[in-house]
Amino acid sequence: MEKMEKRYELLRREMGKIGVDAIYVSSAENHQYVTDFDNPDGWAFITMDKAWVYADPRYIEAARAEATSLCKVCLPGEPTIPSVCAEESIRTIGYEDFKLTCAELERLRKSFEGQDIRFVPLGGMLTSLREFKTDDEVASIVAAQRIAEAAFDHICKVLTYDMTEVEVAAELEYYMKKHGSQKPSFDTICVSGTASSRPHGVPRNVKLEKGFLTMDFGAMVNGYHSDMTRTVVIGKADSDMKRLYDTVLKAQLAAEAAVAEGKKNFDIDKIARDIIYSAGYEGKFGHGLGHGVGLEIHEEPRLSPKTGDEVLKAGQIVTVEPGIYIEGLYGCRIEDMMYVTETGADLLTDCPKELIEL
Ligand SMILES: [Mn+2]
Repeated sequence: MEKMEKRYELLRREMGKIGVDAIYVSSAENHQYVTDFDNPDGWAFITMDKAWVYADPRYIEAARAEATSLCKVCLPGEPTIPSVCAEESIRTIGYEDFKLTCAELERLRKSFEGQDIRFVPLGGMLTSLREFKTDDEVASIVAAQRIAEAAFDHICKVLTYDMTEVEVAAELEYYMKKHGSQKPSFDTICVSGTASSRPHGVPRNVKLEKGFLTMDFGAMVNGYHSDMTRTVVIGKADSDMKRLYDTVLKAQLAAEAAVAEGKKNFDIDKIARDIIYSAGYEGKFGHGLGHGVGLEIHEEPRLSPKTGDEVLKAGQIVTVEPGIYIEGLYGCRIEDMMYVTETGADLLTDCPKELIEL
């Protein structure tokens, strides 16, 4: 069965479960998921047996070429959604309550003046479907990851002490784009020395400080993101830095070895957290261990202390990214992506993790 036919079958099964006749989808990532077309400024309307993708004149030609043939491509208002609903006897419409602004929902409601339509929040319906990656989705993510790894290899060769954090980030991004990435999968994190204690620090216009240099970055292929972090040392690592790095790596390897279908997300996080805390870094690992990656850089599922009884399921992709951050001193993080299978997990990242001194 074609990829999109299978996707629509699953989508309509979920629509039936929550009792909506149609869904209105306008967030970029869900729009791409349900139309196969990346339109930052359009929307899709999908009923139990029909689908429309609305693109304005800036995007309509691309929509005709790229959107799934399961959708009818049309200009806004041709036909209007209320007229579609009247024709198709649509009474309930699901909307993206996590994404749609209050103003957009209000505008949508008002367009139905006189029609009896009920609006139902979709909650996590689309994000839950998106957790499970098909082979072609995994292939796109891996292709993006291969580009990012090549960029890491490249930066280790060309990095010099007189570069600024911004320059290092720019070099990574330029290399990735030159080698097939649509764009950086998020704003590249590149923090050195004392700034490496900021998990999501913004690159500064200052020359690289001696000490840890953390680079967290990714490429994008077919709309799919990759995510990796490596921490290297500018100059030489002292024994405290080596101990900290080894602790992060040990926590990362132990958590990675435990990832498998049926394991509790909470427990995977705890494996890494316990190693870090018991090594004397209690409270220095402030974020969750990992997250899903796909059409969004951060998506479901999460590996964190807040995930309750949630368990990992085959087909999910998760990052494993423990870190230790000591304010005013330095920090370190190591991040890979894994694909969960029935028997364990495949490591999607192919990049060395021993401490590199540059
Ligand atoms: Mn990440």
